[in-house]
Amino acid sequence: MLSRINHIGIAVKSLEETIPFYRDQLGMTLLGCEEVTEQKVKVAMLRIGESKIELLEPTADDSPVAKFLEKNGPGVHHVAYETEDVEGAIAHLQGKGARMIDAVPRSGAHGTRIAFVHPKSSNGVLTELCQPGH
Ligand code: CMX
Repeated sequence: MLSRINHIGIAVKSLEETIPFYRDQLGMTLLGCEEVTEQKVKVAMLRIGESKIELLEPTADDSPVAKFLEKNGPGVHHVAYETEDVEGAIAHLQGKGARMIDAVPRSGAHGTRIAFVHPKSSNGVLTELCQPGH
């Protein structure tokens, strides 16, 4: 159902102020920045080896990431697992009793289709299902 971790999402106050740490100090490659209007965030995707980090900056006060930052400050926001069949993964999880935030996939960054499992149903970790855009 899931093949690997696609990325780890990290909430930040400012992409501009945070990217230099990941790119210049850790030596990660900046793959690109994009605004995801539907999620009210700007994201920067960085790669190291096979692994990716997604930095998330809120674009509105009512963004889920703004709320997270207000409560927790910057830090790990979610873990995203890759699937080639996001509808199938949603159905599988629902069948196992998981509480989905998204019963229907929505648009994520870089042409992905995504759906979230509620953190109350996944031991406190916001969990994303992520189908790559290819
Ligand atoms: N990780 C773990 N727990 C989280 C969390 C997170 N990222 N965000 C919220 N929670 C917890 C809260 O701490 C709170 O716990 P308590 O009740 O124990 O205090 C509980 O979930 C409810 O939190 P809230 O802030 O009152 O939450 P809301 O119901 O308004 O929203 C959530 C929480 C997860 C449903 C909402 O943030 C959401 O729908 N997230 C999915 C969309 C998203 O995060 N998009 C941004 C990323 C987009 C991308 O990657 O492209």
